[in-house]
Amino acid sequence: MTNTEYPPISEQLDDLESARTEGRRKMDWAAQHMPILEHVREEFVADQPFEGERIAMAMHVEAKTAILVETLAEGGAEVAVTGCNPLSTHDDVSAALDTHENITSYAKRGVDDDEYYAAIEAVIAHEPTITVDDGMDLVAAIHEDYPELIDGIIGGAEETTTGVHRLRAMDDDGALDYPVFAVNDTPMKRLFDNVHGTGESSLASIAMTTNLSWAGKNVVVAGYGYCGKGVAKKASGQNANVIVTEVEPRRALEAHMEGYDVMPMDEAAEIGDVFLTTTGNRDVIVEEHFEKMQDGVLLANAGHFDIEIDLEALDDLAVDRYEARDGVEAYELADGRRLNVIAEGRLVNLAAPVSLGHPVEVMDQSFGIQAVCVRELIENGDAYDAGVHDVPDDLDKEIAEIKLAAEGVDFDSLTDTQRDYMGSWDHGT
Ligand code: RBV
Repeated sequence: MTNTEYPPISEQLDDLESARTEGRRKMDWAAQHMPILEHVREEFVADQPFEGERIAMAMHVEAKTAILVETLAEGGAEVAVTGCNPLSTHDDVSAALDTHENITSYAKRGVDDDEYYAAIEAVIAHEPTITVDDGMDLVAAIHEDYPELIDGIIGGAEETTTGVHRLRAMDDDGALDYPVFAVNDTPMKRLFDNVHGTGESSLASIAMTTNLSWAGKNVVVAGYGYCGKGVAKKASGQNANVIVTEVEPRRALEAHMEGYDVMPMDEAAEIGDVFLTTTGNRDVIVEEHFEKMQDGVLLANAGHFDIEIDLEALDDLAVDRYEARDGVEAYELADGRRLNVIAEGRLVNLAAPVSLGHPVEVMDQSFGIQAVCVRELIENGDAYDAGVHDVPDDLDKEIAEIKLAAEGVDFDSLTDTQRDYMGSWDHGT
């Protein structure tokens, strides 16, 4: 019925043993810094909540994600996993995961479009009862090509802004046929992963890839959503002069009141040294902008898909193109200006050769939420209709409390009198 031809990573690597060892070493390091997943793993090992379930995952297969995959497998699930971006997989980690008796990993770095989708189909061939996506490619493929599987699917969870955006569009069209948790939108994910995670890891990846400084640079941040806010804040903290571009008036005003320069991309193009897109939309930096840019600018994208910078147009303008450094493609224009594109315009914090994704601590939070959402689907799946659902607030708080306890941070609780007061309306002046 489905494409079962595509082989797991273990059948694709030459030096499998050393890959497995190195992958395991990366995972062990990550696990040491993931107290939330450690906590839920202990619970899952004891309770075996996922016994008999088949979980399909399309995520960035690197060390932290691998700890989530293992956590679900150790709760009794059979897990099939592949990547959600052609450049973000760590093959060694994928190989280490594939050794687990309950896990099959198809993720491989550097796949072309055909291989990418063949691997997605191979995951779907496991006939999942739960899906966990980062970007919604699994949900899309199942609805488009394998709708007969939907009856057997309890629900899903979605990691990222772009995926939730796509899911909501699908839901509005009445086309989403099973329940999916919008993990991205819950406070324990969005206020940390999108803000601090994207901010830190994008800037770190660009700095490591180029060996260039932030201090004194004009850094143009396209989009002032949660990710843009994080990037702007961290770039500012590295002594860059931050310029924000926006299309939403309140966000533009927020950025202005935060002290950033706000202007149209047309103007920013002339003065920016580094351009970083975080909008989730297409065609944010296009030909008319390339024409105005200075020699030597850096162009990078932190949005989920590689659609924000129009690289086809840039290629058309270029008279020459060469790899200036690992992960940096220089496009030379007729007048001699060189515009440097990092990581092929793909998610820069994961797709550059040196990229490691978000810091471990924030992914522990995001993946802690993923883990309890999967548990919620198993325990209470019937309570959720087809469509996009907010993560229940008590699950979000559960993860916050585990993290605070692990950090040794104590906090107050309401007295009965305070709780009554907050629930009342009759105390005026
Ligand atoms: N992200 N994953 C990592 N595994 O290292 N880093 C970032 C990792 C996720 C993040 O949660 C974001 O929403 C998504 O990648 C974008 O694809």
